[in-house]
Amino acid sequence: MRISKEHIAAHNEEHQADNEAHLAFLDAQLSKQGVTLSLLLDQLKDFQVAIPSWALGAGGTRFGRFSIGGEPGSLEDKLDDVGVIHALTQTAGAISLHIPWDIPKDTAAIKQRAEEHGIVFDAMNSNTFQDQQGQPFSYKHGSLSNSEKASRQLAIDHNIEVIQYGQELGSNALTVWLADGASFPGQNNFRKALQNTQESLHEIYSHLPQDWKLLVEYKPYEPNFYSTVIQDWGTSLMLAEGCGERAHTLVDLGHHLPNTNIEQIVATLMAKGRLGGFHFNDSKYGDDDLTCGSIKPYQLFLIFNELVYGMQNNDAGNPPLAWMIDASHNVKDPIEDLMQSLEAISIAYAQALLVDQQALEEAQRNHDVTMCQEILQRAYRTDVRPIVAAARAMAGGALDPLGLYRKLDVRGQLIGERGKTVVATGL
Ligand SMILES: [Mn+2]
Repeated sequence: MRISKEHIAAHNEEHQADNEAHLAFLDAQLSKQGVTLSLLLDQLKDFQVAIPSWALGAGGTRFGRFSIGGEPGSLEDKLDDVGVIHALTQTAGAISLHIPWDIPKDTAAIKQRAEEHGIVFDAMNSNTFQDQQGQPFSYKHGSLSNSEKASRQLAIDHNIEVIQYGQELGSNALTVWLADGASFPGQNNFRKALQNTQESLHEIYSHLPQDWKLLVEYKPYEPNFYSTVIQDWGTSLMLAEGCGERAHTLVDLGHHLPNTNIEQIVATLMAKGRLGGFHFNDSKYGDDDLTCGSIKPYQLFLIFNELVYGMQNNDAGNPPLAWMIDASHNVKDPIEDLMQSLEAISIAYAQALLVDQQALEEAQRNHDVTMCQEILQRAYRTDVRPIVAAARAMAGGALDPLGLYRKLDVRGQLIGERGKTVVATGL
């Protein structure tokens, strides 16, 4: 199933007049605030977010998994699904692979297929949170932190192998997320587990190509419920600094305890030049992996406000960020959900670009707390959807990606091609 340029052109023609009317109204309003619409459209047009290969099938919970139908049964199928999302939205021009779930059998063919869809390979993800069949040493009691040297070495070697796969595909970053931790007090020696992790990461880092980055992800709990070795941004930053200049912290929105001020973490890491990547999702309670912006859209905007400020005031030399959606789909069509997430991310980005930074700085200087809040909320409450749609159409995408996806009955066609019961690889 491929979306053709003709499909998109016909769809856009149908919706163009409507969107232009909305856009003209917005342009008139925003120009009074000193916002140049064409500049905004250019910034939005270039914005790309990677799709994780594991998010294209049904995720399931601890209690069950319900097939979606037409799920991708191979890496080729996963690339085709991202191809559909990218053709419709023009904001998903990258895929993030998970090894060993997505080991390419024919690298040249995989690269060519990605190229046909206009997709590049973003950060590679290693997996030391589950044992693979026939594995000589177990990760049951930890991987990079394990008290047994043999298990640690196995996990280190796996990460080096992931780098090699990534090099063949043209990726330039390795994301490490560890499930390592303890479920009961006394189970682990905190200091030794941390020390082992630092040494293991350092060894992986020493195998990192010069143009690569190491991204260290953190998470407070789950699958372990008493302690996690890399539990928070501070621990991640400490480990990254212990590795070297090309190691950075990766923030996953769902990897925080309730009510954590994530935008402040973003500001702090960018001030240190150490924010390497971002995993977008949303949550009500924990690592819920829900659609971006479905629960806390204002928080998403506030985070983008700090990201935009950080990118515009980058004296610490923070590297360009690896943006990725990290979500799981249990009840919705994954492709539809990912497009909803991309829309929410683009909206938050556009709203953040509308913040009058100069006025905000002045209000902060005058301790005008009311005005500080007003400036942020004025941007947040602007309905930027026509701008996001126009930017997407300018890049060759659809004005209404979800509408066209449904009209073309893409899921129905995928079920026809792949069957109702196929299970996505890896999950
Ligand atoms: Mn993540």
